[in-house]
Amino acid sequence: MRRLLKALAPVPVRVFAPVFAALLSLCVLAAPAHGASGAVEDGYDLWLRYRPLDKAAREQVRAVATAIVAPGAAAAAPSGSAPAPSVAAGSPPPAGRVAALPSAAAMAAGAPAATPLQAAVAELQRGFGGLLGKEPPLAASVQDGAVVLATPASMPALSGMGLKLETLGQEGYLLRSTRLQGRKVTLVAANSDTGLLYGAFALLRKAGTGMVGTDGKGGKGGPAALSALDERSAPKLQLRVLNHWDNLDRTVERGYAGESIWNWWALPEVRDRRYVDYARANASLGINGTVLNNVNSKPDILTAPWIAKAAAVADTLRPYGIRVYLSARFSTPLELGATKTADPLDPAVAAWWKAKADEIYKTIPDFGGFLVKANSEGQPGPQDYHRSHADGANMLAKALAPHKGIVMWRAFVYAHEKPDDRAKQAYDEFKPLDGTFDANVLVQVKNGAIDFQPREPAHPLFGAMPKTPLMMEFQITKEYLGYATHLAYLGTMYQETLGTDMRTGSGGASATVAQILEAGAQQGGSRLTGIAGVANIGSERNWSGSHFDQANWYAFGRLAWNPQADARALAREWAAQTFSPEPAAVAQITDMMMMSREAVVNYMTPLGLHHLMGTGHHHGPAPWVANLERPDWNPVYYHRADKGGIGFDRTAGGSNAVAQYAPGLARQYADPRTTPETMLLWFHHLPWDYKMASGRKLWDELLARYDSGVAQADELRQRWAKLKPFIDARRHEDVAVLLDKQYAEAVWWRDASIAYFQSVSGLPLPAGVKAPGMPLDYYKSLKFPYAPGRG
Ligand code: GCW
Repeated sequence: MRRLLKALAPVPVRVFAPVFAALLSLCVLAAPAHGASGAVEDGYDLWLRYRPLDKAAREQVRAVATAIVAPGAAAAAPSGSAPAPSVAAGSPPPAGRVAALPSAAAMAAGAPAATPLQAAVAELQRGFGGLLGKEPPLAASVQDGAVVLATPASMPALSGMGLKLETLGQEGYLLRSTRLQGRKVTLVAANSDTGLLYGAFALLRKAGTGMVGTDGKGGKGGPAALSALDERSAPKLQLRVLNHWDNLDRTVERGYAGESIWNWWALPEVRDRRYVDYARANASLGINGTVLNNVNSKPDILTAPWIAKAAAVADTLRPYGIRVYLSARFSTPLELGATKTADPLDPAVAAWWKAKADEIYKTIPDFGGFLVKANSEGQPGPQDYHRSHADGANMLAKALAPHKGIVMWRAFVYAHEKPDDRAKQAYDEFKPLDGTFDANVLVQVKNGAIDFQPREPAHPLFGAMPKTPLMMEFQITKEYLGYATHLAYLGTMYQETLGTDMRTGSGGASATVAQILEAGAQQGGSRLTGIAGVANIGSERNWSGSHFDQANWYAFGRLAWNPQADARALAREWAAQTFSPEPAAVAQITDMMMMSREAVVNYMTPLGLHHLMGTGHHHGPAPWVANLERPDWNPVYYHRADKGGIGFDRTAGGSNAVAQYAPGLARQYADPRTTPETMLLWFHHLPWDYKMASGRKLWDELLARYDSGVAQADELRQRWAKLKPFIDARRHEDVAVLLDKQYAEAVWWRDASIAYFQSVSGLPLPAGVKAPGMPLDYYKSLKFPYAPGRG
């Protein structure tokens, strides 16, 4: 104890407290008194609402949050080596709505923290202040019920407590109810201040939801368990990154939530205060990187004025543990007129990239690195010079390596010249390159081999490149799942892919996609692991275009931390924080979320069908489209329906894409009897009278699936209607309106699809199946030239 006292004694809490308190008072206003009970909510607060707890929970939480003790909070230096930024008055969120919203106003007024520890303390004060109605004070010394934030550096006594902090790595944390100096405290311990920040968010999550237990796996205990905490958590993947497909003119490719959050035009002088809330939200999940611009990149992003803009964003995000990355266009030096070629083996090209990397690191000392889309959908790349993807990636990697930067090289490729099954191309191109990438390259692979469809089997590359670290790329924005209009909780979809055992039936140990990602690959002395999510964040007040789409950002972030977390548990956590901790409400909202993606699959692309969406914008049904330049842009290429049957034959008799899977899985997918029905028509072309497990013929089953999708969409809105007493009026109404629209669009999808497939199969609709509302030509005539998100 003496050692502990000594460790605490030199901390100049009294000196910094007034200054720091003043800073915090900017962030934390009077406790908001609303929720279902009164004031308007517009979704800006995300899952960080910290609304007052009910009386019983409040008593219990108050007992473990009497004060905050954080040795070193004032003294800590910013985590990057750049100077602590001063943040200019940015463009605040629309004023009219903010005024009515204490917590949103508090956020709008929030100055950024200068260090992760300050961010952690500020968040604890804001969070407990909201939950309890009274902000816990910062205290100089340990007292009963205090939350103590400490690292071995800030409190050397920790080292003697047998906490095994070394198992937590640089970002993990420990939450433990324990005694310090004879006082009962909640200890948040970590090896770094960023770890403390993550721990602070975890503690607030538990306090707000009462869900205390195995992190991300569902919790038991209720708030009482907060006084018997003993949890440790460390991220299973190193790089947990958002990919913004944000253009420099502030449009967002596949964005359905307004403009880009990055107000490029006003940067670097004007740093929108919203960037701080963006950082808080991401840090609350453990997201530690963000790629600011679209993979369909422009050379300009790597010019000095744009690097300065990126640096301003980096300065704001740094104290929240988030690094900035940029998407680089492969032909940048050529297009800027600095070189005569972009050939990666040309020394002048390599020298240009090296100088460019040096320039970036002068401005952004902790710059993360480059994300690259090359030789894909018309983007330039090394193959333009008859070089390989590895040649291109390694040239960039060498430029970044001296600064510890990395390259995330995308495997989403399908080339013009290749007439073969598009689903096979990434594997065919990348598998032979296994083991040839530099140590600081990760290959970023989409979850499935086609393109972010409502359902795809896991990409065959997972497990097929043991000598190359593969990074998962999920899409959070719902390009193919009804934009921000439809409720489709993607946690279940992510979990389905992450849980796929790529070695099913192949003998030996299992290897789920999550395990493969977590293991990474040993490469030249380093072992990198990572995951990326294409962001659904924009300038709209509710960030994601709809309240429920926030859940997909949330689930992605939490799964990035722990890819083996459970989607249902995450849905519960999110619902409790975002809407209401009331158990009945949480249960109902969770059930809605859990059924929602399957509803979308059923009314859009049942039984393994895929890519049937409208041309370009991907909104609505268009299974009839057959006239596009490339065969593999046409829906008819994917469903192959004719009088005889429907589906894409990817067995040995067809494209043989099944052979790209390990033998056990390949065998399973090669036989329609062992292929999960959910993926049947992905792998098989089958006659309309093929007998399904239900005993129904394929044609009848297809119709039944469309009908069940519509019924589920209807059920979603009915369930939501019942939640009215639990949800604040405005958000309840916002969601209700969207669910009605979703239902109408589900009917449209069902009717148009049935009208089309009937025109091909020539089969009658069985008794009881409703005829489509309109003739096929009507559905074909619908055009959407102004659909959002085309970048
Ligand atoms: O999903 C498709 C999208 C494109 C996107 C591309 C990609 C950024 O339709 O908009 O381009 O994939 O992932 O590169």
